[in-house]
Amino acid sequence: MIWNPEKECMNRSALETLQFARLKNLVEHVYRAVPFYKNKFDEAGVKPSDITCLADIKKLPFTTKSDLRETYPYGMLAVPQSEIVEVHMSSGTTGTPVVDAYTEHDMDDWSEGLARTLSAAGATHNDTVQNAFGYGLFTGGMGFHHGARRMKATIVPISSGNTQKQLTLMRDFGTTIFTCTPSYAMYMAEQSKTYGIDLKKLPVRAACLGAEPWSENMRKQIEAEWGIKAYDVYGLTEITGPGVAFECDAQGGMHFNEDMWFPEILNPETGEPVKDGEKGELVVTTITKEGTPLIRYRTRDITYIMTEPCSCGRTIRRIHRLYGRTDDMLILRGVNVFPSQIENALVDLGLRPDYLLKVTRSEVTHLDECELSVEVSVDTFDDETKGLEALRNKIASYMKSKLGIMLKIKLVEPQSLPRFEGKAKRVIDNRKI
Ligand code: DLL
Repeated sequence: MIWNPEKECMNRSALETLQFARLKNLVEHVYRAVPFYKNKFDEAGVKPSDITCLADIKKLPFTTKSDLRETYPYGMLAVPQSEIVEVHMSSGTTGTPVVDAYTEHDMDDWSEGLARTLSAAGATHNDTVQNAFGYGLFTGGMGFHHGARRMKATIVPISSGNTQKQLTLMRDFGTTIFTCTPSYAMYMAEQSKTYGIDLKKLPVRAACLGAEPWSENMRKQIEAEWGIKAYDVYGLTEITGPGVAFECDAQGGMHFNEDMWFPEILNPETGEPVKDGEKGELVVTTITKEGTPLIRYRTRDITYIMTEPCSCGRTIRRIHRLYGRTDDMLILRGVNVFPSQIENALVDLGLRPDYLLKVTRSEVTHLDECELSVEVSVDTFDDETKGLEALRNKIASYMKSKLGIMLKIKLVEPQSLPRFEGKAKRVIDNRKI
């Protein structure tokens, strides 16, 4: 179902007119209200009056994560603090956190983004949404909560963790839709066997999953194990949280809520725009945000804009499933590798997508050494791979064909690698570079 056809199916030129009006308004406002932006604009030699069409956005300076860290906690506020009704913070484990502060109007937009998201996954007010994203400063839990409230669905605000209870409540409350990270959906499926719960007998029919990179193969695996449809959802704390872009029934990329958040795709090295359909870094301007508006925020997420019309009828354009982040991309022996490629390759081989990659650099040869731990069970051995050595070779050569580098493969017992209730962390990079 389309939650807001008026906005989601807008005619392109009407949408661009709206985007421009909103951008213009925003630029004038932040120049007056936020000293940080006034300084940045002045340094770049650009005035709000220089913005005369949408394409002029490229005259504006970028905002980066370090700008947000340096202005912690309230340096980016564009309204008096009395107007702020909720705050959230990034889940990052390193450095000063970044803050997102919302006015009542911002909460409305956020709820709208998530009502669109849930609706695109088939939810209506008749559904029961079990929200297994962490509640608190992280935007996942509260964001989906507000979205489900907006559509008047029944919310089970369980937060992440407590897996046995998650599964029991799905049965008891008749949960039809759940939300969490893809890693946690996998983990719940694995644990259901221990608790003797048959996922296929649960009333669940869909899940909205996101907050970390995951592959098409992992989607297939989750869908098969749960007997549901799994929808990708994207967002980040700085740009409000989840619901910035969401998948529809066609499951072919995520519709970007362009009427509220304006996307650009740029070459991450030069900062220059790439053509539609070309991969690059997603840069977002929050054209309706009041609390902590961002001008040309460098997300570091890699994707591309899909311009072909979608069969669902929405006209807001889609972004391709995220490839990863410029800062998560590993350069192993000179080759660029995204962790999601490893996950994809493992599932291709019929293995679990839980892995651990340890990277070190030899003090003797100065070359990167990469050890990939993979879980294998007895049924992983097929006719060709009778022995452990044969299986190791098979995995190593498949990885080589997919990633272009040779990894040392370590086979480990089933369920011996870490599992995650929130975002997964599967790479340990011990190189001192
Ligand atoms: O993860 C917001 C969120 C919550 C999104 C729930 C979706 C669902 P942060 O903790 O600030 O916010 O992390 C944002 O996570 O820049 C991406 O690198 C990554 N990310 C988020 N969604 C996806 C996705 C939330 N669907 C960072 N696919 C972003 C790939 C994702 N990566």
